[in-house]
Amino acid sequence: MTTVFTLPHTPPPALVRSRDTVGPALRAAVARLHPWPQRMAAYAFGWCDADGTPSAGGSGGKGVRQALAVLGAEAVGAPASDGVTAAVAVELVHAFSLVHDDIMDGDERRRHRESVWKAFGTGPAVLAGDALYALAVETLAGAGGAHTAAAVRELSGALGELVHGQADDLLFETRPWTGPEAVGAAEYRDMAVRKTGSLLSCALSLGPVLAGAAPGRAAALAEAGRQLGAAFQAVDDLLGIWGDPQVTGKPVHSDLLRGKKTLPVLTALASGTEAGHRLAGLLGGGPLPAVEAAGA
Ligand code: GRG
Repeated sequence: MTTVFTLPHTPPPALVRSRDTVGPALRAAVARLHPWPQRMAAYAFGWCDADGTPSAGGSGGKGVRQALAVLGAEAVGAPASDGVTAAVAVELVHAFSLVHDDIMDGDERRRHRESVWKAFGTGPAVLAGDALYALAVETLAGAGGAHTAAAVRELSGALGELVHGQADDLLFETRPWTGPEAVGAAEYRDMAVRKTGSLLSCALSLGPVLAGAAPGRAAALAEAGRQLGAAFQAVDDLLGIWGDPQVTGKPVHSDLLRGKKTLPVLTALASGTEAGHRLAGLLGGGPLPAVEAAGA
């Protein structure tokens, strides 16, 4: 297949701005971890190689959630420090979810390098994910101020949604491609809102909640994040098939080869077109055979 879908290479100003303020705070938070999970966390963020050597060119991800956290705080006039605290918490949770997701899916590459479990082993990677999760809650809870408990509740609610979405996504893999038990568009969307929208939603609303903004304003930002998350997941699915692996840092067609119920495949199957029929015939109602998929 040809790569036809790329992301802009010039990052938006909000991303660049947030990296300057959030980056040092994120490093300071990770430095509080036990040296072993600290090494794995620093590796996951692209700051060092697996042997601990500082790495200049590592990719710690695009930083979308940290930018949203800074923008969410700015949108309600919250102190910049609340935006940074929110950004650190959501980036830590995001990193945690990616480390554990790669273990669940057996994905060997992430962010242009070996995934954490591949580089350090599964047990250590589970521990690194747990450490990142605990650090996120500790960072937020340690923020002080009158609204910390509400912010911790907001983050915990998002984590629950994230788990719900991930559980749905994993269960989709056991469902047939076609027929009455097939995954429909509405179900896919609900899953995407939960799996991906929950953290984007939390990113936008967490700073405002921490600053004690009017609940209606935080809720409006949270809803915007949920919708953005559904769109973000759809783009992630498209990139999984047509993205340039040099840019995405993910192996070619890994979702397709695993028979994951991603949006392009579900849409093609539901289209009723010739291509959809051919795809349905290829999938045959069962898991996608790797050899056929590679030539599809
Ligand atoms: C958080 C309690 C808890 C459990 C985790 C493993 C899991 C449950 C959820 C996985 C959720 C997941 C991996 C969603 C994928 C969302 C997504 C599109 C990730 C890619 O985000 P990018 O493109 O990644 O922003 P970078 O690397 O740029 O940060």
